[in-house]
Amino acid sequence: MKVTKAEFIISAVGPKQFPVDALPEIALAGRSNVGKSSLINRMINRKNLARTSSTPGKTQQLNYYRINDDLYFVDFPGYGYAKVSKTSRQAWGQMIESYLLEREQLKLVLQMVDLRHPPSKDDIMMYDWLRHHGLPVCVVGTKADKIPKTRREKHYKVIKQELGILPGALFIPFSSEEGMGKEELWSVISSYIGNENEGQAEV
Ligand SMILES: Nc1nc2c(ncn2[C@@H]2O[C@H](COP(=O)(O)OP(=O)(O)OP(=O)(O)O)[C@@H](O)[C@H]2O)c(=O)[nH]1
Ligand SMILES: [Mg+2]
Repeated sequence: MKVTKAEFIISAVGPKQFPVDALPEIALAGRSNVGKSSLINRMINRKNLARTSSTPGKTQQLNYYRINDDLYFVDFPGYGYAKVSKTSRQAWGQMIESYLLEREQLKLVLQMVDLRHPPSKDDIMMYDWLRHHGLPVCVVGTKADKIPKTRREKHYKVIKQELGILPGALFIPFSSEEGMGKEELWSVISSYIGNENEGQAEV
């Protein structure tokens, strides 16, 4: 995918604000601070289009980014942040759930997990829920650069085992810092938005 244009469109608080141009959407789910915004920036080679937060749990809307005229990245608010109140956690759940179950344009969910740690209960619940509902999902393991190369395979194994990622199911180790996994992820995304031929191209 050659990214020639990337722009922030809207922080949507509900369906009325979702874009109406029917481009395919790729959603990013994962706990706060896992690296969702950083992944978007790396995928499009921009330093800071998607706001990276030093205050986890800040983003409470669905942030839409349009890439070329090909797709949207939809950056979810992070889940599992302890300081968020029960009420706002429920609101999060309802917004995300209705988006995931009702949004026709949704083509793929990137479920992001931090490679350094075993998946959290929330990660496991999320992955189970997505599969239960038959949603296409690719697990992205973030912050690979923070693990020494010789130990990475071990970490991949723990993630795969504890999430229950079946052989052949999508799992991509990623580093927003170094760019690892970027081409592979573009290739997967391209195949889910019906753009297979562009999968291998440089960004
Ligand atoms: N070393 C390293 N740091 C990363 C990587 N990805 C993210 N980070 C850092 O982790 C912190 C959180 O990253 P964000 O991209 O803001 O995380 P987020 O998932 O968007 O967080 P919320 O918006 O709060 O849900 C930032 O300080 C990033 O610089 C990575 O691949 N490698
Ligand atoms: Mg973010």
